[in-house]
Amino acid sequence: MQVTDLKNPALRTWIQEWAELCTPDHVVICDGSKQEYDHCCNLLVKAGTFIKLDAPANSYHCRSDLSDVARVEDRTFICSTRKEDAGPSNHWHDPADMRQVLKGLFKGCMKGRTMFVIPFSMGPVESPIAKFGMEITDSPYVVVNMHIMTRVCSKVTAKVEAGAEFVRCVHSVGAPLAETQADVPWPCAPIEKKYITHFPETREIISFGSGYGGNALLGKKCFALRIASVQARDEGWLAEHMLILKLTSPAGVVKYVAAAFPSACGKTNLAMMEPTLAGWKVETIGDDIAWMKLGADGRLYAINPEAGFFGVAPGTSMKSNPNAMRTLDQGNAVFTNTGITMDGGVWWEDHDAAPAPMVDWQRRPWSPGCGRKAAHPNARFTVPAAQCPVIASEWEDPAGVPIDAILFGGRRASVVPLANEALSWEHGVFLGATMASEMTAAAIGGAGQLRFDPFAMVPFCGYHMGDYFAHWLKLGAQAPDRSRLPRIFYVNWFRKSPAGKWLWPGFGENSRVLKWIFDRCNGQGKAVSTAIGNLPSADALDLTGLRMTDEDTQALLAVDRAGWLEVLPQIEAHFARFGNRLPEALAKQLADLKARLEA
Ligand code: GTP
Ligand code: SPV
Ligand code: MN
Repeated sequence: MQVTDLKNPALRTWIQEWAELCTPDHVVICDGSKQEYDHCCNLLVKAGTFIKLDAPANSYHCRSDLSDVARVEDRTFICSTRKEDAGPSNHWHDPADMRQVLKGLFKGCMKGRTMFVIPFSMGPVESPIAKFGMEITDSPYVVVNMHIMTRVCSKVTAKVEAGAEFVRCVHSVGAPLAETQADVPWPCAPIEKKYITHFPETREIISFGSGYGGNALLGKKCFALRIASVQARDEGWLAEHMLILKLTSPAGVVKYVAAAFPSACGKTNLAMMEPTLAGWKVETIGDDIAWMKLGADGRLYAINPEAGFFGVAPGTSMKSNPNAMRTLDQGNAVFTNTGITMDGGVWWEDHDAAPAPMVDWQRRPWSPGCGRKAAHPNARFTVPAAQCPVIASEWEDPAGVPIDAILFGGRRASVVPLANEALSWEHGVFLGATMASEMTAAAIGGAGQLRFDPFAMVPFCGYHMGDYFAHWLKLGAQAPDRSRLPRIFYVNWFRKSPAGKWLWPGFGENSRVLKWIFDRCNGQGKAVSTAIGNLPSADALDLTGLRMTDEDTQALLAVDRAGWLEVLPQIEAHFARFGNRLPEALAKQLADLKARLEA
């Protein structure tokens, strides 16, 4: 299809105007076909970006530039008309001014390249919760990954042609080619020229200079979270950084659980975990993003707007996440910034295979003990969700699945117990609003530092977080029947001993906590009422077969009163950042917590 074939003038003009500014050599409207996918993979092989692997089948190794390995939060902007609407957790920039900056950067930026226009749906095309986007990009890597991560198809173009709303996404790697200039394997712009910009009022995304993950696959964090959170605020639903799983008890009773953990804090692992508790089953609906709406029956229904997994490779093994490994074994995957083995496979730290001489993520010779990592800590795999052996049969149900429990969590070496149930919806929102976690390699800078990351949404909320808290409270207040809302829990798989060893085995053993949560949702499951919430009583958590010392169990399940009293002023300072947009109800929750701790 040619641009001139498009009948919708709004769509046609939008593409033509960007083509005029960016001056690509060609413009292609994508159709989502296998042919198109293979064509882009071949282009990437020729460019030296991809290496076709011997195993798994139909899979590629990809290397990025050294400077382009993760999301760039410092270069990510919310360009709302009024600064106060972006709030204290976002970098704000004046929209008119930003458009001028971008105009300068985009001028001629696609010279020597092809402009692809990708029609995509977030969510099953026919779902009432789904939304459409069009992404202009000059990166065939983005085309390939969007094919895996979203539903790219001509049906979306047809719907947009017929007048359906769509989010305008524009992306360039920001590396035009002069007449005789040879391309590099991973074109991108230097850090100070990278701009990941969002215009929430006009539902637009413009991204320049990076080709990596959430910076470039604009359906993911930019649309499905930053823009969608604004749409959700305006339309009365929730766009969240959450996995969705289906939990089936030995008796065959099903509950659906959504969980918000910050980047690289265990969502993919929990979403497809293999329970160690006999008879329990976990199946996957989604591993990163949930869009949730109240149904006519008063329950909260969730869809996974994505179609693939963009998962953290290091640490993934048959021991930690066997279902991710089995998903990858099916092939059709892209491995970005992992190592490549001598027999044409991939490897990363904590892989099942013993380390052996190989080629590292930057394609340099590597051998065990050489002092470098073979894979970048934020190396990722992209793979279709449909290949997951434990994908739930209803994962594409256009109506979504009714959520029974919402989990919040993060990496906390101390103070925060293994599991805690909120006392009410408001208290649950307070738990979400006071989430804190040690930062990871998923974003550039700050790894290891503890930061407040409410709802795991600090890098992803497209508006003022104080208003976002209020939106959560309002949803609870307006629910026709509060007893039908999900129960809220806080979990922490990452407690450490003073010597720095994990206190909790994690991964499949987290099923023990899921069982307690299941029981609580069923009105069973014993809990101790404490100052911070309802904690599992020692006999309520099934620890059979686990070799844990009483001391460790005690540390995981106790209220560290002194630790919490130290945290209070930090929460106060955190809340103070939201000024008069902090909902009264959360200030009251903090005062109540303080009173309970001091009682
Ligand atoms: P994003 O894709 O960045 O949003 O990350 P994610 O939240 O999906 O995290 P993921 O499941 O990929 O896990 C990230 C890292 O945490 C991996 O190295 C895992 O091995 C590790 N991890 C996951 N679950 C657990 C757990 O229960 N315990 C411990 N100790 N580590 C875990
Ligand atoms: C995250 O960082 O939360 C991710 C990876 O899921 S990215 O797509 O790069 O945002
Ligand atoms: Mn994520």
